[in-house]
Amino acid sequence: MKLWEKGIVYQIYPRSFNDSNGDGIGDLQGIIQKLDYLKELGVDIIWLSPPYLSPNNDNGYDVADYYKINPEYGSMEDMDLLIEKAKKRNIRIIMDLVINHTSTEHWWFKEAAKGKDNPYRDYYIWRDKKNNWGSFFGGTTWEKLDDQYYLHLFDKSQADLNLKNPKVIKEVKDIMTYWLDKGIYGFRMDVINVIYKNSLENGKRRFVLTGLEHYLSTERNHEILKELRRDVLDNYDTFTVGETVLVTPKEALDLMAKERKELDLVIAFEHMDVDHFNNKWFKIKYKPKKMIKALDKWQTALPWNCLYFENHDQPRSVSRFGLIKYHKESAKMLALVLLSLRGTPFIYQGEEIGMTNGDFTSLDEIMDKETHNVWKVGRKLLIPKRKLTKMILKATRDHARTPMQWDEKGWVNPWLKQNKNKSHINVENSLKDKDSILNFYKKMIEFRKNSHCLTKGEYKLISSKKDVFVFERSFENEKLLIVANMTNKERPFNVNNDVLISNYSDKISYLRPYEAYIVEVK
Ligand code: ISL
Ligand code: CA
Repeated sequence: MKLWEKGIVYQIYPRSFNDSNGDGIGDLQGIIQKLDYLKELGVDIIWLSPPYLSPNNDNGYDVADYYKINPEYGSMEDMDLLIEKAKKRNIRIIMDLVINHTSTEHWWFKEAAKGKDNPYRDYYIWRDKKNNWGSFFGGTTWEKLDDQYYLHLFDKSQADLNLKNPKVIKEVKDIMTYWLDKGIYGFRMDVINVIYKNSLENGKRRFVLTGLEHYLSTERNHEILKELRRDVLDNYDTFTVGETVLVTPKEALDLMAKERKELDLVIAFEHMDVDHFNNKWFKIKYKPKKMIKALDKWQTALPWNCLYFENHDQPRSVSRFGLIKYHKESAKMLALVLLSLRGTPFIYQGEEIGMTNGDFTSLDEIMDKETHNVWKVGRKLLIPKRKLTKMILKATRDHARTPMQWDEKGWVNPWLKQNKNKSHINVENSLKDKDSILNFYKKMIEFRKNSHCLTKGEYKLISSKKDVFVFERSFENEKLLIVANMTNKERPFNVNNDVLISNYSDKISYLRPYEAYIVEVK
């Protein structure tokens, strides 16, 4: 098995991970300080969200220079040190590769903005008039600059690159080569299935993302991935995981098919859609049944999944799919499910201590640009302020971005409001408490690593009755049964086999709230 198949990935959002110099912003030295912590946890691969030079309209997902480190985070020397020190501990790093767009502060764009004759004009996508496309961040995808408009699928400060231009492809290859030569293990590729726009025609009217059919998973997009693989990635031992918005199992299978040589793994979203309708701003009550259905569908459809319940774009899983009243039980249940499914587990910083959603009470406390853009759209649609506030406070991405809770003191002057519950939910406490969520993650990771069934076995759904997720993992003659009560209610379920690992200290004849365990099947 390859490292990315047997390993555990841990995502770091550098701004919020660890602040080494007390300026309120996480940094690379801060990550270096915590490498032993990650090693102890059982992490093999770090996915580093963008540390590149950026004006931070989207915290690094708006890159101003792919070859420079954001000075708030440190220097290129710090980055080299991080790669080296991680490697010494057998931890490899994958970088976030954001090539759908650059910041409008990137010098390519500044050149392009000078006029139609500029050699960099063609690095971006221009139109004399807007079309009807809708942005991922709300509103139109076009921003006027002198006598033309440029395309931005995300914020207006994120101009879409023109991948029809061979020079842009060459730039992308150079960027990848530069980072791979530094000894990184590969890339998490941002919105990698929308990078190639077939045409700029008007789209069919949709509630959101009008225009989608002109750029989602185009044929040429697949070819570009093949080309990057052939010309760059295959010269190294690498791992690529693509963030693929709105991806279907069929599309995912194409992207991951070994013989097609495009991506190793894709990030799918269906299980993140279980508590809203239409789009994430319209939240509805979470129903575990839908989660089980989505997980089972993807477990069955793909040979290998990117397993995750959180990332920097999603509210916290324990607040969403668990319950604060059963903080430990529900967080551990989620950990047990995550680490028992077939695929590569991704843990997002803070998830391992059960960090919760933020304590935000108004838009003023929110830093995320997407949330602010959506607020404006909502106001234009005349949604009353009280209602809109409620909506954005449920779904804002800032829930995932509050400062990592290392100890009860917390951060000095953090860039984003930190949670009051840092007083008890923090790493220091978790290390001391043998019964903590953190220690359960460690146990569960170790259990997984020592189990053929969990690392490489087959998956089979046994039952989803009454929101109890029961599945089997089997390898050769070994078989494990995983049982997870995904509700806050008692549930009837019993087997006589010995429990190998559980989030409760004993086993009784029925399941208690969020009770989850693994038993051996003889
Ligand atoms: O936030 C989302 C899901 O709740 C998505 O709409 C998200 O914008 C989409 O998944 C794309 O995300 C990626 O690209 C964005 C960046 O803002 C996100 O942080 C990144 O993960 C633009 O680069
Ligand atoms: Ca700092």
